[in-house]
Amino acid sequence: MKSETIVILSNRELDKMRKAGHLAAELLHHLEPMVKPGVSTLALNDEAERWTQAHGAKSAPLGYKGYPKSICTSVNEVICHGIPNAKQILKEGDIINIDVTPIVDGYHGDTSKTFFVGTPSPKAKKLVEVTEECLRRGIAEVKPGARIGDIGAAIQEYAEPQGFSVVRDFVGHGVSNVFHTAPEIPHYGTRGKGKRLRPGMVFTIEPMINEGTWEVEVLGDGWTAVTRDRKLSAQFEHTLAVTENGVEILTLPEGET
Ligand code: EYL
Ligand code: CO
Repeated sequence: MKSETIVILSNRELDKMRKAGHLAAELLHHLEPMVKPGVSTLALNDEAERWTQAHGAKSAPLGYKGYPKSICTSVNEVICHGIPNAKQILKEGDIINIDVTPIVDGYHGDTSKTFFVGTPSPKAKKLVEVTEECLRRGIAEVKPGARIGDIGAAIQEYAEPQGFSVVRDFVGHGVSNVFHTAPEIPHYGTRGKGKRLRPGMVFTIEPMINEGTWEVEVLGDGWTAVTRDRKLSAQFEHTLAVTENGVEILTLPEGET
C-alpha cells in the first residue's frame, strides 16, 4: 500500500500559504466581472495569466502533468479540468467553474467557484447553491481530532437527500509547496473513518456535485472530465489549514474571515 506522510506546516510556511491563498481569492474576484455571455474561456485564461504574472506569481496548472493552460474552466456538464478554448463562448444560462492556483513564494493557493452566466435556470441555481453549502458543511467538520471521513460524510449527507450525486473520481488534496500531496480528501464517506486531523495540516475541500449520475467520462483530449449523462455539475473549492481551535480558510480575500 502506498502511504505518503501528511506534512505539518510551520507558522512561517502557513504565512506563505496565507499570501498565496489571498492572491488566489483575489484572482477569482478579478475574473468574476468578465463572466458574461460572449466571452471565451480562453479570454478568462489569458486575463488570469496576465494578472497572475503582474502580481509576481506563477500559475501552477500551466505545464502540470502537461496541462496546457493556466486555469481550468468547466462549463455545464464539465465536472473539472475543462481546458480554456477560444472557440468556447459563454452563453446566457451557462454555469462555469473557474479553478485557479497561483504560486506565491513557492506556495500554492488553490480555489474555485461556480459562476452563473446571466440568469440561471431554477435547476442550475439549486445545484450551485447546494454545492456551495456542501463546501461550507465540509469545512465546518475541520478541527483537531476530527477524521477525514467526517468531511465527506457531511457533504454526502447534505447532497444526496436532495437528489444530487457526489463525484468519486476526484478528491481534495494536501497542498503546500507541492500542488498535490497527501492526504486525499474524498467528498463522500463515513463519519469516524480515516486519519485524524491535526493542527498545521493544509488541504483542499472541493466537492463536485452532479444533477444526475456521479459517473465521470474523460474526453479525448485526456483532461476534460464530464458527467456520463451530460447533466450539470458544479464545484466550489477552498484551501484550508487545521488550527488549534478549528479551521482557517486560506483562500479568502485579505481581511475577510
Ligand atoms: C492539471 C493534470 C489531468 C488541477 C487540479 C489543473 C488536469 C487534468 C492532469 C487538480 C488536478 C488543475 O485545481 C486542481 N484541483 O483543485 N490537476 C489539475 N490540473 C491536470
Ligand atoms: Co483547484
